[in-house]
Amino acid sequence: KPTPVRRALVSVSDKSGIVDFARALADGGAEILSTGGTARTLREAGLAVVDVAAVTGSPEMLDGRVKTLHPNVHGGLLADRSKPEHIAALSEHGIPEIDLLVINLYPFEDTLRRGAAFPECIENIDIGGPAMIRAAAKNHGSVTVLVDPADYAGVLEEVGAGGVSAGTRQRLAAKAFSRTAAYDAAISRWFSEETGEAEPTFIAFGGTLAEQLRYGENPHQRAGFYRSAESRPGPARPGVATARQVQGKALSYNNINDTDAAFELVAEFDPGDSAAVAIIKHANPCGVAVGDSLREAYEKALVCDPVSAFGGIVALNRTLDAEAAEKIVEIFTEVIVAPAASPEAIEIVAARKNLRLLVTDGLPDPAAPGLMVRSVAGGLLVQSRDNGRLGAADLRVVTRRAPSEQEMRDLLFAWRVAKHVKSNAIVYARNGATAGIGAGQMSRVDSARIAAHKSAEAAKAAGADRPLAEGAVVASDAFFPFADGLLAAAEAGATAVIQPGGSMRDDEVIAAADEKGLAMVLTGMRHFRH
Ligand code: 93A
Repeated sequence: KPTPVRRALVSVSDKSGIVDFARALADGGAEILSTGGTARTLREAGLAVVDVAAVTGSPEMLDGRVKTLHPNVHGGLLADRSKPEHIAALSEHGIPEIDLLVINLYPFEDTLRRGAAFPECIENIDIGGPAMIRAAAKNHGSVTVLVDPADYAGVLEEVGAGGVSAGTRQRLAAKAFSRTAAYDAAISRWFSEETGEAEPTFIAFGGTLAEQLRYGENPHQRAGFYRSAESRPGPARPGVATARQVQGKALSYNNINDTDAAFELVAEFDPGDSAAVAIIKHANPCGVAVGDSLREAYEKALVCDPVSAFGGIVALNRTLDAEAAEKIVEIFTEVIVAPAASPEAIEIVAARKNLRLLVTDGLPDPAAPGLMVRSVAGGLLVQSRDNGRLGAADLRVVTRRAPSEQEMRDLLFAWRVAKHVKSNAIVYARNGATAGIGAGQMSRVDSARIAAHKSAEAAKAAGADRPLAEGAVVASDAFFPFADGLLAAAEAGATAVIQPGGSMRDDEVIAAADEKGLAMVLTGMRHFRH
């Protein structure tokens, strides 16, 4: 139920709007407690104010470093009003209840921006303010906490109507916790840079340093590997950050990035349906396949681009067994990642001292929510992870010819792979294996041509008499803006197409598909990946 405000503690560095706000609270019958400078401002405006020192029985001291850090303040903020023993403790110790807290912190961030010297920045690290904010936010069941003048007006309205609602108290508590987190992150980052204890920090995501890496993407870049704090109960999401390394050299920055790409891709394929293998180079797949066994899937995946697979990362969706391990160690591979590995497989891999073997104890759920983060100059881009997944029922056939059953299976397979290929992505697939992948091009036609070219090269290497793309299906991660990309795929020998649709020229693209006798399905979902 709404909580009335009988007593408020006001302690602000940014004094804008505070006089009007405190006056309105006082007019409503609230007693105002305040710290030195704030109390002065309010008194000068003619308000009656009680000094916090009178509540604590202790003067502000140490240049203001100790003002509110006292049980008589924190007791009044932390007492749970629904617990009679808390209320009894307050009266036993003569501690006044504080119903509302108004704080804005010492301007640490502004002090930094001004280019102030080290001692001044240190002096601007607020200790008592965050302590009170966190106390009041924790006790939001009873107390309202304000850290932003923009919230004064809304709270006053509720106070005038009888009290602050539980919903508002909760929303303000969330904002308060964000404020102290950001404040501490700013201090931490500045301090570690300033003292040379610099590590790429990850405080904002609650991450912890798992490993200092030798270097970043390139040898002149510093890097660390941070494990994000789990924000949900249950086991951690299986993946490269939680994997156990069975053997091999330490992972590099690029290994970790590529292993992640490989494992996220292979997890698209349910191990109960089929074995699946993804071979990755530079975060793009150069071969992906499903099969009855891991060995079969690996051999099928390898055919797609055996040249690029050299020095690649191999991800598996089932327990690595001896048969697959024997095959994989035949060529130089940087990392194998799998949910588990059999003792025989571990022994086979052991013969390659440098080959890293990671086991994850499970597969990540491709449909799980999560966040993706990327830094840009001066900021971060954050988005929910691409957990979009489609089944046959979600596809719309738009051509005269519908895909055959085999084509449909391959279309869905190619679509799942395309989701993990850097845009523009074009993926040819046949019989549960990629047959040509075009990645990361600025033009979709170029991606289609590269994929076809790679499929011809792979066929040559395999001694086949026609390109792998002939008779294959093709997936495009985004719509074909013109018919040319589709025509390039038809020319390469594709028989069926999967793509989001939604281009202004969909009609032209569909007409071109019909003219070439292609079957085409639209997903209505795009899988850009940059
Ligand atoms: O130096 S502190 O960390 N020690 C404290 O006990 C304390 N209590 C409140 N800083 C403290 N504050 C901060 O003082 C508040 O967060 C606010 O920013 C500022 C208000 O001081 P004044 O009212 O003297 O201007």
